Amino acid sequence: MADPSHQYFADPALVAFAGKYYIYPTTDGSPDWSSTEFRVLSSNDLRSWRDEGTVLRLGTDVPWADRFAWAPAAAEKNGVHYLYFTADDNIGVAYGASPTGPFIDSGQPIVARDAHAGRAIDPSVFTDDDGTSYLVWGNGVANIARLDDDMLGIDDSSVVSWEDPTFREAAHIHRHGDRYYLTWSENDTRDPEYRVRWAVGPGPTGPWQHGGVLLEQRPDRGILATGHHSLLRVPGTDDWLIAYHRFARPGGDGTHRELVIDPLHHLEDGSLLPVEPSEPAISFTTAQPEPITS
Ligand code: FUB
Repeated sequence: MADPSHQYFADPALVAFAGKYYIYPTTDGSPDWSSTEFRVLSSNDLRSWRDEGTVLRLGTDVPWADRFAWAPAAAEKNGVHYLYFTADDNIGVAYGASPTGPFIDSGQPIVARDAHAGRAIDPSVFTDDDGTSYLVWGNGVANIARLDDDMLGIDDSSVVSWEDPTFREAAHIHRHGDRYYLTWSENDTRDPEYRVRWAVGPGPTGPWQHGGVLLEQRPDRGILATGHHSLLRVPGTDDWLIAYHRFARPGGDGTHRELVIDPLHHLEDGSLLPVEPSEPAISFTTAQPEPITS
């Protein structure tokens, strides 16, 4: 049984801004992933985390959608912070001066439901070495599109879609040297075999060459459903981290998930070393609930 007093999180977007680390997750623990708010966790050392509280609420801060607040992503450009988020199978974007908000919704979806192939969920942001930023998203089909200079829209004519029998959701792109990597989740988040795969290519739109499974369950250790990840290069180093969720232990399932951070290793030949899932989930102090002001 999941612990009703526990705070659950999933779909972690791990980022670093100005010497501090942040995780933008889905607030988990409700049936059918029915959260309507986004929270942010912060850390100075990647070990102790603080729940900074709610940074965006659907229905109030986001008038065009009021349910299914899932899988956010965050980026910073020219001193402005951007929060990309799933809202009722649309993708939205909000902006603000601080990584912990407040964020102001842009007023409309950046990717509307049915505007492109696949479901409009699970955004992530990739910024290439030349400063070009891309929005990556999808379920069933992975899509990538160039973000506008103001980060609030995409160039619809630049959308490139990728379909593969193993692609479910949570597409993420990163670059290491001259190689680009696409990583994604296979299977359903309620399935113990939910896991992460990788592919490599010569550019941010592929073509993608399959590499294999990057991260998967370890039932012998009670570790199940390891997926929906993000990757971060520790600033100033070539050390990489993978943040992901799994069924909370003990008693978790596809709506009671916990967050984990582990090292990610790039090998000389361009392959990614399969990740060894570690034991402890991240722990955090929880801020007091803020008064609702609107
Ligand atoms: O957390 C809600 C949904 O579950 C996400 O959008 C998917 O990636 C899966 O983790």
